[in-house]
Amino acid sequence: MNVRLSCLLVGAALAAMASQVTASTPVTDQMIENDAKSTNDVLSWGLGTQGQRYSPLKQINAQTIGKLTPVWSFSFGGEKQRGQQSQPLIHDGKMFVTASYSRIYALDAKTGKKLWKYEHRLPEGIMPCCDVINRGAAIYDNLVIFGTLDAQLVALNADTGEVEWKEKIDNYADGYSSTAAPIIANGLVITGVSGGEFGVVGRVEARDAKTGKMVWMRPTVEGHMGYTYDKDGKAIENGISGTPGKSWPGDLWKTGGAATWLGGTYNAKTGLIYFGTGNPAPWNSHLRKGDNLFSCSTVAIDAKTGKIVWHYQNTPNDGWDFDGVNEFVTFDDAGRTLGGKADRNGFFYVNDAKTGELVNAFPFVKKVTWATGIDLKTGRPNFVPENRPGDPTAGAEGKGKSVFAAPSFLGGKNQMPMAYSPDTKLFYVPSNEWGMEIWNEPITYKKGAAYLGAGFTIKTLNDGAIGYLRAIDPKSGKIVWEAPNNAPLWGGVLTTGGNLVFWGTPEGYLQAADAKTGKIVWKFQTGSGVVAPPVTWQQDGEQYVAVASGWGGAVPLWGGDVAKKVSYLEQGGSVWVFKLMK
Ligand SMILES: [Ca+2]
Ligand SMILES: [Ca+2]
Repeated sequence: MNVRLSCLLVGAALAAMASQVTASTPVTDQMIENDAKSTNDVLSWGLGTQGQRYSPLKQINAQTIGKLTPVWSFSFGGEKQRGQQSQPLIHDGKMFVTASYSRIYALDAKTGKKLWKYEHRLPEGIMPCCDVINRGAAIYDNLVIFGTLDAQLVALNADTGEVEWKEKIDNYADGYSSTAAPIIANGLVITGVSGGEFGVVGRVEARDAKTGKMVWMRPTVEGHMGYTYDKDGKAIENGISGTPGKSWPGDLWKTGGAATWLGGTYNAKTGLIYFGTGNPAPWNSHLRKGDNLFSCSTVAIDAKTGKIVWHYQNTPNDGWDFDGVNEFVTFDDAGRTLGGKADRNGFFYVNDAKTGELVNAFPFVKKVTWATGIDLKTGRPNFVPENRPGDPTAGAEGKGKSVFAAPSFLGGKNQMPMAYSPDTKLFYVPSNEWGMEIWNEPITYKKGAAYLGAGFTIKTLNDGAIGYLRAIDPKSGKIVWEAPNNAPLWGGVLTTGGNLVFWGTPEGYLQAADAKTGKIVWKFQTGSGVVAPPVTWQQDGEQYVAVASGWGGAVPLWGGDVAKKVSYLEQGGSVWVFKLMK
């Protein structure tokens, strides 16, 4: 450890002891770069911008976990509860946790005492597709920054909760919203946009984290111009994304979707920001012959220039709403930096993080109907043409041929982030086994209206479990172990140096398994469904675990037969904190 870093850590410890009276230590780029290793804080969504969700802490392990006990719980309050998908941040003994309806709380991480709350004033007519959720904040300097359901970015003073700056991302009335946790890369706050079901144009934006002023913007639909911004905020052309007219017919690229709604990851070694992109709009694929770049892809953007360095498309010409937004988690493999992604389309991909070259691809769910596999030479899927929903202009009564497809559009995996352990070299993937009836209908674009051109019903595949937490070897493609769960899994995963994997269930449990065997060694009932990722940190010599609880998200809203099956689950809104009982 260098001198400067150890000074910073000593400074952080002193500030933590006196957190009631002194200002928080300003968060620096160096602290964020070191986040995955520093155990006294959680500064990024993903426990480090790589998104591995691995903590080296091992005080809590298979031998001690029997003594893991709740320390405090905090209610988000209010009459409105709904889905709680937030990952808490921890800094200087404080927890920053967002909640449904664009709320954020600062709490004493040891006691749960409320320090401040910010409740964003939401206008009538916001259009979040999949519940009024938020996935968490970013922290930089003395600012806590989060996105709101009316598509704004708000930076609050970490000590007081006062608004330091506020920037509009776009018009909520046109279908834009913001639900992902921003990430920090070299002093920039990086965000995407939600709204792929309304024909928005996906993009990634970088702002100066201290001021909120735009630095660059990169569209994720081929044909749109990217920009950088001078100090007066004037836009300067920075090259068109892709090649105009190449992968889209006619004017459809103008409302092409590819929303970047799950946020991104960043690897300081490659200097690249990785964003997954959503479905091309509309869902009816017969209207837009071609690959429809850069939809359903992983896009790697140079943090410095705002230019696309590489892309890899998981589902060319998507016809099933297989948003490719899933997080690209980088890891080291014998000196080479690779990235893993468990796609909604049911395949797990391993790409070279520098070049995008496809290294491996294999299914991580049992039933995949739309492709027989991924050709490792060409990188393209081997499509099953008869599993593509039919052209509505060819069908009777204006409706295209309906097909039964798996996974369902809710995905082999959806928004719930996976974890990677450098100890076991396994990914821990919250996956679901389900299918859908899906068909196409005629559609024309209307600003601010749903732009699907499809109908659907989510279906169960059998009477058994839907959710499976799977330990996956990215090299062999083998599922090393799996833990089934009746309801679909919708919360993220945490893995630790204590050889443990933590994850939540819609049935309300936070649970832990042996990372090597999958044997469940601990569980606790939180009182509502867990659809959020847990975190862990150490404070005053003790290891803590925290998770938000509150059932909701896309499943109860869009889940068809599965929503009926789990309609007994109750909503909630709280955060729980655990440590070992002495
Ligand atoms: Ca840390
Ligand atoms: Ca979508």
